[in-house]
Amino acid sequence: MVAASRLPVDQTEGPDGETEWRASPGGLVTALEPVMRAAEGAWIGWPGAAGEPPEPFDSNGMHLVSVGLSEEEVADYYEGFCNGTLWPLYHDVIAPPEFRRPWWEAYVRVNRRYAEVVATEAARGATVWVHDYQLQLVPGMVRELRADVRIGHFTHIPFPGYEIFAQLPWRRQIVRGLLGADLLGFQRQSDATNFLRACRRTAGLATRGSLVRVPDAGYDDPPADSAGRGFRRQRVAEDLASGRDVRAAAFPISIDSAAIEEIAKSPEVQARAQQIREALGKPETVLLGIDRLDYTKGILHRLNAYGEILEEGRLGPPAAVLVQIASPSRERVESYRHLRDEVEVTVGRINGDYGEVGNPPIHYLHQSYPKDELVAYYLAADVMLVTPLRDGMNLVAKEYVASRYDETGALILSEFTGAADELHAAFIINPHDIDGLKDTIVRAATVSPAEARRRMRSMRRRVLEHDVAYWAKTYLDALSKVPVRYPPAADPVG
Ligand code: GDG
Repeated sequence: MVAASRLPVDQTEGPDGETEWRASPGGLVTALEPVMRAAEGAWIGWPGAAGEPPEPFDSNGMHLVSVGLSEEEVADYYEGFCNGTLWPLYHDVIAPPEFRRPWWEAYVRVNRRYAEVVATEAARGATVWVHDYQLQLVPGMVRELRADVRIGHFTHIPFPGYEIFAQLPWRRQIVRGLLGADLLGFQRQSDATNFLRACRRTAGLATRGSLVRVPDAGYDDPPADSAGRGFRRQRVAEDLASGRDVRAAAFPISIDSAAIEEIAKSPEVQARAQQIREALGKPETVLLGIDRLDYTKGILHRLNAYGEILEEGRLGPPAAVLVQIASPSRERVESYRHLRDEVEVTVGRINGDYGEVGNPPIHYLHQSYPKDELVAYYLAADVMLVTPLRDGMNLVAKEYVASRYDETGALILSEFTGAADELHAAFIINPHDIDGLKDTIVRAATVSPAEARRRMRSMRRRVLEHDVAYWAKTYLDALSKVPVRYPPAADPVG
């Protein structure tokens, strides 16, 4: 059973105004579909529109169970606590997180609703895999309701350092919620390490390697003053005698690499890539950025670096152009509206200062595209710019690599992405270092074909071997090794 913020389908309106469901196959669905089919699995999530949830239904071999959110809960839980509190906090407070008590209350309420649906739907001894920061309380709540199930949780975004996490007024509840799981997956080892530290600091729990010892008998909060240390020592001794171990470790997510490569090899997509280059005026170098329009993605840093490169005359039209696709995202959240304004003012300024009629240095597209069209852009690009200030993994970087089957192209990659732990052969940059970023953009744009090939080959090996199926299998294998203690009572479901 999977519990995720969203169902793997989108609600649309049919020709006669009736509700229709269209599959929205992201990487997660692609990876889990075969597993879910084989296990007759259920997927629990929000269908994406406020109001009464539809009855459970089947789609693509999966049983889909909807969790309903009211208009107010969409505002307080989803846009509020998830996207206005946790998202900025977990991304190193790039934007200031807002701490509002009604948002937290909605988060608890919605997490409980998910947990109750899981508890009702899960078969005896089922494996429940909970996803992401929107559902951090679900593991603990499910464990209270159903001691017989195996519970995993995977965090798709970073887990912040303790000094940042500590700002959260509800940090203890979050840690306890997550510790209801048997296995906690994170993108990077540093995320798992940050979480383990949060367990020691907020709950006074003992950790050993990747394991946290969680006492059976519940646990009190350590006193905040210096008495806390003695308290912790005593607690560690007590906990070692009883309790269960929760493992926190890195399982870097990936993409359906073969599927992306196949799209890239299709004649239609190749023709489209050619057409894109022609429409751009056949420049020698096409630079490309593709991101959700999000302040974590470092779009402004990238634009400013490129603006300075133009000013210095090191690259520019007609020989080099930048295409920036920024797909619309979270448009009802104030900080996202503000970011959009800033990006668009910057693009306008740079095009105004350095463009000519028919020759703008930046082609900016605030639209969403089908996957095939994105892959055509990947194929059309000589240099891919992935410059987040903080990013759990960044799948765009992996998709670019998977699509470059002829081993050409250069990837510029921020060290603050999870992908940087794997794609060592990328041009690694610090997006805050504008001079370094500028030099690297110029270097990547003028790299020798031999060096580009050597780098791309190494990255492709990694992305093709460690695809999303590998990720799901590795995680689920690790989860299946957790010993589950069935309660002595006959059937916990009743
Ligand atoms: C979170 C974490 C982590 C983008 N625009 C369009 C479109 N996309 C697709 C891309 C890619 C995906 O969306 C974006 O994935 P990212 O990894 O870059 O970023 P987040 O959305 O922030 O995802 C992240 C991820 O979860 C998985 O764990 O890597 O760190 O933040 O696949 O191709 N797809 C289509 N049209 C668009 O316009 N079809």
